[in-house]
Amino acid sequence: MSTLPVEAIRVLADRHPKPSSLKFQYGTAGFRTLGNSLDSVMFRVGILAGLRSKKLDGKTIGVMVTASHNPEADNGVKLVDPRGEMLEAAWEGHATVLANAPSTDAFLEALEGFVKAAKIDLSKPSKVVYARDTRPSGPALVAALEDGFKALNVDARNAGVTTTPILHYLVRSINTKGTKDAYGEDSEEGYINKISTAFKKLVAGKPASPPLIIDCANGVGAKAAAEFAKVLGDALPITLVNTDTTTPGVLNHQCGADFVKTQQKLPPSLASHLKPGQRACSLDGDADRLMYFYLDERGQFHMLDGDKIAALVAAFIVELVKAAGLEEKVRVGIVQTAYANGGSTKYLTERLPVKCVPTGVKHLHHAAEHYDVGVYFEANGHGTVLFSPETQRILAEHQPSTPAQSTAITHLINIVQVINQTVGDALSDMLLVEVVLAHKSYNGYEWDSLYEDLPNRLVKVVVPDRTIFKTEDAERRLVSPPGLQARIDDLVRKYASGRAFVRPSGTEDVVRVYAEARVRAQADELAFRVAGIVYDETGADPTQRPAEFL
Ligand code: 16G
Ligand code: MG
Repeated sequence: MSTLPVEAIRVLADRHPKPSSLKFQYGTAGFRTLGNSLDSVMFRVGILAGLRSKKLDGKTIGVMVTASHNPEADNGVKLVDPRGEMLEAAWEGHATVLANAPSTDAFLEALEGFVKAAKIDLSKPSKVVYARDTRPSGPALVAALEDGFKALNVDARNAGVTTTPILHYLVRSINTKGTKDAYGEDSEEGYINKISTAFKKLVAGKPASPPLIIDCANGVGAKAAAEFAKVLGDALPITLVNTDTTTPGVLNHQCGADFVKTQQKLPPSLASHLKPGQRACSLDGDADRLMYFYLDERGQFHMLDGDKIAALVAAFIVELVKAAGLEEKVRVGIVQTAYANGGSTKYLTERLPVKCVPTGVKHLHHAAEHYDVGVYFEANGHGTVLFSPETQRILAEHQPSTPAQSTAITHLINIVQVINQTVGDALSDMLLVEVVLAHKSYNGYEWDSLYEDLPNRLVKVVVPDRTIFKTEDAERRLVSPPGLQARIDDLVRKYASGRAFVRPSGTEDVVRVYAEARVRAQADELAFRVAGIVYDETGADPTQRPAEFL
């Protein structure tokens, strides 16, 4: 094919018309909105994925249909680039343009213009691997996506119903198959085997830990978690909760990682399972976020979020690197966002290089690539650890001079295998955490004691136009609307250990306010006062002003 198969595209495109009233945007997490309005987007993404593959010389591109932690009625779609990372930023704009072409004719015209401008050689092959989560809107959306593949004659592999991180793993495994960078066997089974084999080696000889409770958010993670439970057996006793992927309405409802993080409380469904001192964790709806928590002796809930995971994991890796005699050659660094708790930033900066970047996995991932070992986590539980190619070579080739060094290197090599380096992966991260807890003989309480979280509060403000909010300094300061940051600064100064920032959401039509302070009541008050300022500034309807905004 050296020109676009215009007729084939036209016939199929007519079956997936764009709803005239809707405007779509490829945002931080791809296209995401109500599942029943995404039909045309899916069809067009199918074609775009094929073009992306052609542009990259026939490398396999991933397509994931999911809306993650969002309500069950939502759905979404995102593209995965050949090494398993997020779609290159420039193509987000192309995706948005194509998705918004008002008619079949306009879509064809935009497509032809794009192929020309991006210099896509249509004679190249195109390969895609795709998957979906358990949402009820998934099958119909996948059918629309498949029409897109058909229109461009894409060689498409259906990975079925699986987690977002497994799809990322598959993309990387397919593209590296048979090369020196081979990532793993390109199947779900290959993924489970790779990770669980390394996990078992890492915990061999350690005393068996009490069962870990996993809240699967009634989502797609339940399936992979059950596979892990089976394969791991006594190496990690697991109790699965919230595994119902068929009852309508239960996905992410009163459970899951986002519920735990935003509500800062125990999912009610876990109350009868969790005993004081026992640790548990929650996945989100597509299993790329992880939250740990435990109840103390008094039954009080304690959350161990992405920041606590980063601190635990980074400290352990640094220890192993030292024990291996590699501290001069392998530098460990951390990447966080403005949402990182001030307590964690203080703890980590006293020990390691820490970089703060804007929200969104692509920013964290790219920044982490600059370290030999880059540990990145968002407070919301999304994150992973990246080992640079050079670091992996050093680990493979280093000649240890003592048995202790040799053990440390073997542990590091196995840790690389446990971690899904393509993207944050709740299940792989969970096993990494379990390795560290087993090695350190930590329970939840001991882990939690690494540092103390500052009380914090997140508030949403609905404004007429969130695009007037512009930030700098990794979203920690506002440059627009003018004058607003100075008012926030004046306020923050009045609070002990106070910090607050305002940023427009990348996934919802709202502005988010984050505040923290030494005591709970002050963190709440600061958040509501900043929210009040934001609300007043934007000319939003005063009669709609939420009562708690001070
Ligand atoms: C998306 C991002 C997540 C980010 C969140 C922020 C990816 C894969 N996911 O879920 O990293 O924390 O958006 O949402 O990049 P917000 O912009 O609405 O606050
Ligand atoms: Mg998710």
